[in-house]
Amino acid sequence: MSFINYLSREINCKIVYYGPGLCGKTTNLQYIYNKTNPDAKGKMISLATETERTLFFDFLPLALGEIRGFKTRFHLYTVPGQVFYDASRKLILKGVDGVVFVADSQIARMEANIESMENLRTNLAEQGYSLDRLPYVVQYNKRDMPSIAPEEELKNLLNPNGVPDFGAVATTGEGVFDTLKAIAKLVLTELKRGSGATGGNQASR
Ligand SMILES: Nc1nc2c(ncn2[C@@H]2O[C@H](COP(=O)(O)OP(=O)(O)O)[C@@H](O)[C@H]2O)c(=O)[nH]1
Ligand SMILES: [Mg+2]
Repeated sequence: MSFINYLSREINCKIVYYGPGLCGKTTNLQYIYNKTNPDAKGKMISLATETERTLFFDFLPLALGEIRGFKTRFHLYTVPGQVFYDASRKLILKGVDGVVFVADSQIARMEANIESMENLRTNLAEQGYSLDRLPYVVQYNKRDMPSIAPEEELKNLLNPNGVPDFGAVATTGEGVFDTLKAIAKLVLTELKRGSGATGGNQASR
């Protein structure tokens, strides 16, 4: 799924931050953006509406080293969480190489978390992908809030496959880079295995 540009010797990987509205996806990307060296990043595009800070996506290319002489560039996207933006969520998932599912730890958001995870599975399946065959990690964000569910409970609900998972406070940056490193590592491992780098489905973006 990753896009290889032989001329510029670049491998482009697409990572999508998925999760319910207001769980902290944009905040994750903003923290990463602010802490990243200017030479290693492109422009961050964030669209704001009155009700939500991301209308379509945030786009954040990050250069993270080389594989066999190819520069790897990660493009980070977030999706809008609101139910009626399902079409944009589907679009953003096209050509995805890895997913970070950001959950909101607040007890009151449990149903929204579960619904968003189901929506992710449905939207991936529609494009012939499966979460069970895609690199993904889970982040339990907002660990600093009152009335949060224990991490064990969140694991049971949202991480039945036992993928790498992290507690986080995206506003202070806690867990943000651990999450990014984990998904980057999974995506690169998949690339090195060959299925992504040499496979047939090289989505052009
Ligand atoms: N207390 C707290 N607030 C957070 C955390 N992460 C995000 N927020 C706040 O939650 C709101 C929604 O965050 P945002 O990143 O826009 O959510 P998105 O809809 O998933 O992109 C904003 O006011 C953030 O400052 C966190 O870990 N702790
Ligand atoms: Mg957002």
